[in-house]
Amino acid sequence: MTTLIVVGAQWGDEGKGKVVDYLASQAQLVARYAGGNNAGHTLVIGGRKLVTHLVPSGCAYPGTPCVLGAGMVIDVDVFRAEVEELQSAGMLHGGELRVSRDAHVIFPHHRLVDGLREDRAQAAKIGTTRRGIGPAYEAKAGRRGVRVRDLFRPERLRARLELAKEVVDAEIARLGSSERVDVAAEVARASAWAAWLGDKVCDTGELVDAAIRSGKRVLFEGAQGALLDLDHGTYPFVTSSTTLAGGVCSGIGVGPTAIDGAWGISKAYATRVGAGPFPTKLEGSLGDQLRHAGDEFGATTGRPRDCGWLDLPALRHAARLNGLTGLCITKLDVLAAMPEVHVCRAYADGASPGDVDLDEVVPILSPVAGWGDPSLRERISVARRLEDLPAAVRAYLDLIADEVGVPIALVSLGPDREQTILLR
Ligand code: 2SA
Ligand code: MG
Repeated sequence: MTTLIVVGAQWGDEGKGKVVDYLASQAQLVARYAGGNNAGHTLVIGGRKLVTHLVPSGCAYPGTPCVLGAGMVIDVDVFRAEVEELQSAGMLHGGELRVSRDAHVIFPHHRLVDGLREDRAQAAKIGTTRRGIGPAYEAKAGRRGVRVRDLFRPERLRARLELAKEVVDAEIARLGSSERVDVAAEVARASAWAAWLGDKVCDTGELVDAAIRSGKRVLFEGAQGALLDLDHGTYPFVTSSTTLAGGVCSGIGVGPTAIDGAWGISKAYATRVGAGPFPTKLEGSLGDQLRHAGDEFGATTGRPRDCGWLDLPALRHAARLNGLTGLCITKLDVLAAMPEVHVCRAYADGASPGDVDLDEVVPILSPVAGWGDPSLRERISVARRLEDLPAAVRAYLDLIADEVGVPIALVSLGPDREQTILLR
């Protein structure tokens, strides 16, 4: 397989960073195509934990180009700080980074509006990461956004920002703040950004297309998860971009015939951060136990994530939306720390996530036999072949593959690269 998409099949935080880092050893280019620094992708390399927000999770392999595609929104200050941190850890010294000329830029006024809306909203709170993602995509769709290429043309940039200011100042005032867009300050900031970005900026669609045509192995890294997709997720409790495999084509600038496969990542359980429906959410001490066992806190914001049992109807829906050809199941070791394990195989009355809003479904939970044994966690985390896994764990993986109708491609048994079994 030369081109493979890796996407989140739940609500984000499924372990995309780890899986992409693992698969990137075989890739010759890694590209992100959507989202921005709302993402938090955790990599553990040689016991050292690194969290990336904008840089693709292929960054640990010197010489492998890492692309930030046109569908992304980029906060250049955050990007720069992240690159400098990765460089101090010995990475990204070989000119690997390539940034699309057409990606949109997040400005301080986008962050301001995002934060003010979250502060003011009561019932309508989305629980965003406050990183300015929604307002930046809003500007893009409203045709008043600033693209990376505009940073290099100060006169054009000033005109774009004047256009944005008309709309944004009114919105800031409506939200009760006396701040206003300072065009001169933003132009000055942008010129420093342009100087730093320099020759990282190019036509990344062309670059990726050329890599695919020459037979290179290309990995596309999604951000967030299927149920946070702007079109197909639990709207309005979604992010403002596409999180699905289909977004690769528009977000990179390649055609659908260039894609060979799509793997979806799912935890062995479920989590969600931010507002919105979560049918299998656990309240009380079991939920707390799962959060602590799995260290379920936002990798960007530090917010505690809600935790619950694996929701197979939702996963089936995600498989359909993404055309998944493989499933990657992560955090099996964490699930083993629970005193009991349940799974949702169906919703009451046969409801399906395609027909019914997820806040209206009632999950039917069934216990999973053979779990709840304290020795399982250790046995899982040292397994290196499928045969080494306890029978109950293999039965759980078979159940997932059968119910979702997609084969298991990879299982992750802990945060380290070595704690991985590749099956396809
Ligand atoms: P936004 O900021 O506009 O994209 O927020 C809209 C919704 O999307 C959710 N969202 C996420 N959900 C899970 N993980 C994300 N990344 C971080 C992480 C989150 C963090 O890796 O942990 O640190 O809090 C992510 N990014 C966006 C968000 O919760 C809203 O529901
Ligand atoms: Mg994350």
